[in-house]
Amino acid sequence: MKKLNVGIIGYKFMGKAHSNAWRKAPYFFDLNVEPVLKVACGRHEASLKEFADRWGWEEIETDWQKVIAREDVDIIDIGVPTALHHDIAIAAARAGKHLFCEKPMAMSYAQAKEMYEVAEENGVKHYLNHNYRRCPAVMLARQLIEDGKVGRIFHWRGAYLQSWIVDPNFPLTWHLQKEHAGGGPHWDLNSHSVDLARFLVGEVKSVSCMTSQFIKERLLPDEEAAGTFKGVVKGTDKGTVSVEDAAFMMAEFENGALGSFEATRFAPGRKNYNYFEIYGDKGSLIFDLERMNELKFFSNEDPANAQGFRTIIATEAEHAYIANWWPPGHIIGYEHEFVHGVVDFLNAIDQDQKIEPNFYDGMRAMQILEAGLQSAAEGRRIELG
Ligand code: SOE
Repeated sequence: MKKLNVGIIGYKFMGKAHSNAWRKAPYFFDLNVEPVLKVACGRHEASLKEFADRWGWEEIETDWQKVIAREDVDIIDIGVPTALHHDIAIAAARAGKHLFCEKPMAMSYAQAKEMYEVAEENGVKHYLNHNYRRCPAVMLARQLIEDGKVGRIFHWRGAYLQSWIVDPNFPLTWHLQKEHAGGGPHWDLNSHSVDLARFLVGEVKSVSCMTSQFIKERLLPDEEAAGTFKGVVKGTDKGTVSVEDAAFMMAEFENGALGSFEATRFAPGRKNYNYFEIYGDKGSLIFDLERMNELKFFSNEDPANAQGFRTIIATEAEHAYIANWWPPGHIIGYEHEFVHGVVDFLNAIDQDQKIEPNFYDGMRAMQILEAGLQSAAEGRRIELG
């Protein structure tokens, strides 16, 4: 079987999620190519070594340019803070490596556009990991829409709410610094919602947005813990929060539907609440990541005296990816979406086909998000070109 060597750059939260996916994909799915966990790359050698040993990465490297320069690496997996995505992706594409990249794609629409163009010019496969598309219940939503069960869509209502920085003593991790993250929850969380909305409803035509910042300064984080979600502070020095804390955006879709996108990290009780509702003339859909095996579906075509939202548990062999996991009702979780991404990415390389979402999708999401920030800054609605 053909082997493809993977070089992973970044080894914290996403490094772990991706390593698990590279490992599990060939256990559960029949693939024509085998991923080899070749080299893991990160800045702190001791913790990197521990990570590599735990997940079975063959080698470690502290300089990402050296990973890209290696002839024996076929795939570059990018799971570092957003500010590094552009340079790594461009260098890797020019070196002919296939790209498996975390979201949000880049710091700006201009960066994302260049990443897309260079990846295309160099003929490499590019995948942007908006993982929630690969949740079977979300795939079912898409199927029901394609089958005409929702009909003409009028509304998208998306909310991605978290609570992990409500405490004013939570430190200034990279997520809260524009130079590393590119943006706050509008980038981090609305990027997921925008991707889902494009996947399920269609392209966005114009946006209008408001942002807010609730805490302006925070204690500096402990350097090694800065890349994680642990609230470890270093001392008493403070730094400036340079991203928004919340963003509420309204959008008009090209098909005439109206949508709303709420993103915040200031919603106590909402740990990772990725939620959407879609309303059409034939029916409605509701998805809530905290109940990710379920999709709620209301059909206008049911007899009036039997109408109501039904809860479909998307764990039948007929649901996407499920036949490779467990018997019906044996639910799956967050990490499975990453496995599905790896499976589809490896198949795309093997069969020389496109995978979605790719850098084009990431670029379009960046364009929409950037227009949102422009709208918030200028206090007006922005039309997308
Ligand atoms: C942190 O806000 C985060 O981990 C995001 O970066 C992920 O993309 C999202 O899926 C969960 O929350």
